Amino acid sequence: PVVNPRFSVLSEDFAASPYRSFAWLREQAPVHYEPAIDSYFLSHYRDVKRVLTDHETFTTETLQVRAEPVMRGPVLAQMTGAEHTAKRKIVVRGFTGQALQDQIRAIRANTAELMDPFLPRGRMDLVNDFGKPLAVHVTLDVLGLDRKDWQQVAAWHSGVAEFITSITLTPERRRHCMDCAEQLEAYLVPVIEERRRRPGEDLISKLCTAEFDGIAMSDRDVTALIINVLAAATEPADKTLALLFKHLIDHPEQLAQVRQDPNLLPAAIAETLRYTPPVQLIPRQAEENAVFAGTTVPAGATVFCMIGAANRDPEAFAAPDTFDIHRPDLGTARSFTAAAQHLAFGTGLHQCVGAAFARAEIETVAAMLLPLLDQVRYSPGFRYRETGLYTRGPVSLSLDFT
Ligand code: 2IO
Repeated sequence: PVVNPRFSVLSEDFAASPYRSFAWLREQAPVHYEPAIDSYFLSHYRDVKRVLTDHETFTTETLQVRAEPVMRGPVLAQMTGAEHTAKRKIVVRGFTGQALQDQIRAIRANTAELMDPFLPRGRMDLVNDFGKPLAVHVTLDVLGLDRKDWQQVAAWHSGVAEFITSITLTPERRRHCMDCAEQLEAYLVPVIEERRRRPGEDLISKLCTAEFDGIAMSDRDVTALIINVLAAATEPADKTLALLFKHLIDHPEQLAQVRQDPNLLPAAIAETLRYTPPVQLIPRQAEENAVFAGTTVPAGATVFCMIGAANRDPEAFAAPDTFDIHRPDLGTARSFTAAAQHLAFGTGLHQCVGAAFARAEIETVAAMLLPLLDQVRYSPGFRYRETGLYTRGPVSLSLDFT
């Protein structure tokens, strides 16, 4: 493979501002090889789409080392065939109908409770004061876990998330992440036992008792799915919310339009997901040699789909570096479905199973916050900074409002 001496995904420059490099990558290095981690990075919309939909050539095998150790079992994305279809249906059911209605009630209650102390102050950090605790509280409610354990669960979760979202991990950090995962598993085992005996209305109970085409979930499946849901519902949630508000504050005319017509909120959310997807990388394994525009990715290689770069490919979106909630190529109505234009939820068989829940959460929270955060603006002296290569979002978002 050709090693580029002038660019690395692992450089400080890229970490500080990946969006600056995406056009160059697409044009000059659409199949970028990263020797330190022996992986290929794809940045074209059409190449990413191909990898995520050609399930024969590109598999999720890589999750066996990238996720399974901390998930304490195989996750949905690793499964194939009838098993995958059945277990995915079980999870879909856990996030639709009455279940989703109950989840929306939990989202509303948690939003109101967490906002309350900040309203008289007129200042809050949307990431650390609100978004992060909200994401954990809501997820615990969905799973039917005790909210008083939230700090402990949040600490274990960050170890799990660090493991999945790290490009490189020192042996010490790896040990820490594994410790978190093992303690989380030990906390969950008796809960699963209890829910099997006396199921309630929560998602864990549903995973324990549901059956589809005669296929049910083992204890290991349930454990892995709970940890998966915990990570997937927590890690990107505060980032999406903070990015939405950042973009609206940076584009006051669009903020005014959304305030005036809340029906524009779904478009603002869809455009946020396109412009700055919180999940920037999706890994796959090439099962055979695959050629992209003349460059061969060898069988067995790890391939990273660069979602942020694909979402700004001019072949897919006009004026891709402009944040525009009115763009005609956004496809807002389909933005949380399999027909989505942007790739923030991936695409293909393993497209995010929680997209409908994510939509309910961000729409509910944003609709509640907009009227509360009147005259919203950055706090004096606030300096915007983002972090993360795999999942990426604001470090903080300090806001003043009246
Ligand atoms: C372990 C990055 C938190 C998911 C993976 C199979 C997780 C899977 C994702 C997202 C967000 C995580 N991958 N959600 O990219 O469930």
